[in-house]
Amino acid sequence: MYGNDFGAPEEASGGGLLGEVEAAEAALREAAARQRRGAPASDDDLAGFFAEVVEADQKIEPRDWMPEAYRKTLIRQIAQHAHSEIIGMQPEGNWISRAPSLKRKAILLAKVQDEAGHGLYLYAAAETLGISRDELVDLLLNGRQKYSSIFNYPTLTWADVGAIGWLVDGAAIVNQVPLCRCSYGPYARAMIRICKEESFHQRQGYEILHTLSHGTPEQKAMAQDALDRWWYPSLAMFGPPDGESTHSTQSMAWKIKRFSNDELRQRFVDMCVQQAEILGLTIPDPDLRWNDERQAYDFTQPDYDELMRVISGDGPCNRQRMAHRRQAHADGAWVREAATAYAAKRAAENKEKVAA
Ligand code: BYC
Repeated sequence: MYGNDFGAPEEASGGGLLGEVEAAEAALREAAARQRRGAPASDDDLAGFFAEVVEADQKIEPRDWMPEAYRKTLIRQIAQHAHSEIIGMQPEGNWISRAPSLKRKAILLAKVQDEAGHGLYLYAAAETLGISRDELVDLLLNGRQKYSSIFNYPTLTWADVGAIGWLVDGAAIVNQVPLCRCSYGPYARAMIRICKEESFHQRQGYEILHTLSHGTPEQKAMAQDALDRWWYPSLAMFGPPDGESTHSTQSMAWKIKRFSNDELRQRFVDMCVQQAEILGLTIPDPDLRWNDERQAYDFTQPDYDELMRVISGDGPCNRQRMAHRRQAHADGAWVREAATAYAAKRAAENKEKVAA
């Protein structure tokens, strides 16, 4: 939560994260103002130049030389993130026509529209790495690229919309704020804008749950039920434990990832405990307790076997989500055709003007 509407201390409410986004933005501007070492002296110097730029916390830009594996890793991660934003519109979109008031409906519409925008920023960032949007969409539709496990769970009640905002957007922000300092410029810049918008998303979800948990006993029970169902899938969003994370070591060396999956998961848990207290809701973990030595909460890990099943396509809603996306893509074919024809017409007109 980003703000003090609910009387939470700033740090406990996650307000510090928005400050981190602003600091990352300032660092980006400062790095851009600093002179980078000039171009590499020769082709033999390409890898050295890349390593120096990363080491100096400056940004690798699309025209710079980069190791092929760095490019592929970025495409994989950015595309997965873009697909998550687009698929992530479905569980909440499910409630647009059933939102409990006009105000709630307008807010939810704007939020879901924001997710589409985030998908677009991210597809555009991936395209700077030499892959087209069409290729990326094909990779999603034929199951060769992934999207976040979290969107394979159903939204059964209105409180789930609150839980998605509070927990899912909350986990997303904890994961994404460090990406504002990613070594690849276009991704870092996209993440700054996304994180600022996500902060409102998280806050709107928290406000829905706050209203429900301070409402009738039935409403409070609905909020608790949503927390019970979304807690562990939200913890699983951070990925497998560090020991089983295949990409973390290399991604951290390249400064794509800045913290490990477990470090971010811990940070998320520590942030949520006080927020749940303010809501008057109970995190469904009997072993959740403060560890004075570690200065962090001990907690029960999510079921990583379940995570792997969901990632491999066998979650409660995987088939439904992909079928819906394929249908939406097919239904949108005429829009793409019309846009392509219009662009061709404009290009021909411009060519004629230049020739005249
Ligand atoms: N779901 O080596 P690891 C949002 C895969 S959307 C699915 O640790 P990495 C929002 C992983 O890809 C939130 N797959 O990987 C939108 C890898 O498989 P491959 C999306 C997962 O990349 C709408 C394998 O498991 N956010 O914000 O170092 C509404 C091994 O993992 C998951 C992002 O995408 C998972 N949960 O770390 C509301 C953020 N976890 O590719 C909110 C950007 C792991 O080798 N992404 N896998 O076949 C990242 O930060 C990183 O990619 C991850 C995983 C932390 C997710």
